[in-house]
Amino acid sequence: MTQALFGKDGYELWMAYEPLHSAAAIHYLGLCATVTVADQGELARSAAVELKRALPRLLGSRAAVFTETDSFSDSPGHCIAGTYATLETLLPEGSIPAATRTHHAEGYQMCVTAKGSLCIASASERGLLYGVFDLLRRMSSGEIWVPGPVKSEPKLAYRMLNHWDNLDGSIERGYAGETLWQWAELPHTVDPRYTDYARACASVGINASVLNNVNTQYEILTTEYLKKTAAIASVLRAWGIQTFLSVNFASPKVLGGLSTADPLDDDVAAWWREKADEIYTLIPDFGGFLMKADSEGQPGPYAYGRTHADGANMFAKVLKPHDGIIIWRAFVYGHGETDRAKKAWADFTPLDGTFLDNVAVQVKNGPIDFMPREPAHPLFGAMDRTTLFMEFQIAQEYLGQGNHIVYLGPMWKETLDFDTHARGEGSTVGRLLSADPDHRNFTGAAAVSNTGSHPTWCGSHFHPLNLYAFGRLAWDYTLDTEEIAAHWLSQTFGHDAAFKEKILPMLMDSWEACIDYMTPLGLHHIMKEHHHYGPDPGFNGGAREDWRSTYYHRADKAGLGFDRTRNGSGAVDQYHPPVADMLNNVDTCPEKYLLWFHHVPWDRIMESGRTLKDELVYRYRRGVEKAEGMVRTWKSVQKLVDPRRYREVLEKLEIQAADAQEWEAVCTAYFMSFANQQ
Ligand code: BDP
Repeated sequence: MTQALFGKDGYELWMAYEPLHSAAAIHYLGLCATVTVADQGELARSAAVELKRALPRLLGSRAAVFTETDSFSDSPGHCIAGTYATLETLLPEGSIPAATRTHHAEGYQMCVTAKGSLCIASASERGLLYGVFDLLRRMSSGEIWVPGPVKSEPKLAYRMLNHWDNLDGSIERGYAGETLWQWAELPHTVDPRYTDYARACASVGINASVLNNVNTQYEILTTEYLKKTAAIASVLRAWGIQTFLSVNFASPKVLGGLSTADPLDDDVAAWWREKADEIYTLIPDFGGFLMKADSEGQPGPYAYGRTHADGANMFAKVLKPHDGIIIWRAFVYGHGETDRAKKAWADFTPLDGTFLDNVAVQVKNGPIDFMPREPAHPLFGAMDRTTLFMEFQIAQEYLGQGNHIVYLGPMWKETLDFDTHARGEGSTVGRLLSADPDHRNFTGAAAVSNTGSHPTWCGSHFHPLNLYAFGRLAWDYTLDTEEIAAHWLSQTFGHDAAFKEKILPMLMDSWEACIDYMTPLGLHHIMKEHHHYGPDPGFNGGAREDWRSTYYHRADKAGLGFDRTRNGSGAVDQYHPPVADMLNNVDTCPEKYLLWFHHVPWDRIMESGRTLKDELVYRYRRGVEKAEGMVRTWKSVQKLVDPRRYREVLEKLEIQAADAQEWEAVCTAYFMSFANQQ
């Protein structure tokens, strides 16, 4: 008989709002025992709802939330949240410091007035909502925040989740159960889970959601499904989230009965225009479309001799009158390219400058496909006249999926900090992404979501950390990933310092651990075919050469790695000269990318003094030891966590350690069979 275990199921994510320890509770009662939300619109109401849920839990029954401003007193212990327009009618002039004032539509300011009340002030209700979540984050992480002036503005305009959810309920590369969207019962039944999803997104600044898979089903554009979509959109809207859909390029043929989907055909454009009109009638603030075209079998403009720009611009024109945008993915490969890593750059850079101004080209973080570690995609910095959005993957398709606990914050940060040198030194991917030269506020980052119907939403009690971290970094890529994880830990597991002291370092090291036991030193794409879970470096079959492991690692008796230098595929030259030269030279190429760019002799002496052969063995072993260490670390905190979460996390970590052992065994045996031929 299974014993019911007491503890949290994880549903509340980082928003359980556990009672604060007494020092923090006293501190915050002195700051915001009562909070007045001074505006009355939909987003302000959501902020008030959240405060009403959170404050009594955090601070006890003395805390109160009001929406009528006559209950507000400008004095210590009171907090007022409002737009500038409202606050200026309530507070004496000069109460809100001009220096930290924000004019950004989503920004907010926090300050203390001369009389001692805490103020959350913003140009819009959206900013107000984010400011309230900021205060709640500070409180629920147990931090004693002494309010200095705070000004916070997002560095990217679109902070977006991409759901790869299918209409039959399954999720492509989903490892946390079925889809959140209950299509069969929509639009009449609206699952309360949508609200909790929207709250979670808003709490970390996510403001856009693409509901369905990039490999799309046509039905999504039928009136029936658009009405269902509209019901979801109404829930998301209240939390500042704009709804988007992935659409199929061939829809005019399949749904509209036209003989072509040629983007330059007038009837095709008219069909899309009519569809867009229908969508915007149902969802007035609809965001736009996400398109996967001419990629992995999806239809696209190539069939009609047209370019990606021809395709994207047709949609751009259709969406423009509605203020919608078209997000066109750059995930393309195949068609006679000798190195898959080179294809997107080769296809898209010639189109720079030809995309209309409401087109964003969405580029994966690296040139292959969400590997445990990739160098930044060379398209970043290569398309000066095109808006590029980042595409990360929260779902850990290639990083142990719903089982391995791997904190991805440091991985994303490595990409965002990658210096492309596109506009001289310091042209990091993060800077380029957030640059908004013509002040159109058209910048963005998306991530493939890891959410589903699983009780924890994301697959384990630790997987929500990656959802949280994506939102935080999309808001501000300069945030410290350790601080992000520390906040999340306290918000999720409570404020015990001993717990955090052990678990935070474990999380911070988890990504490097995963790289060590899966794909050290720049190895990539050696996972099992199709499902991509587990090692299969010998895989040499299947339909396409560039889906084979052997294509990527190129092990032979001389050495290991894909030669992408000027003597090999030449992919290095898709980077700007200083970076290209650095990567091209085996002595200056960082070891973390070595086998990505070089075919390296087994006896090459590495930085450690070991040969490549020995270093590889060493790294796999180190990865296993780290994974085993995670199990031990977790066992050491047993007393500090409830039994349910303790057991459920332990189960995952034990799978992870066993998988790491398998990776080591399979990969070292396989690679050594080449190295030992020398
Ligand atoms: C790969 C996935 C595949 C996706 C594709 C994409 O294996 O399921 O459809 O990316 O991004 O990572 O379109």
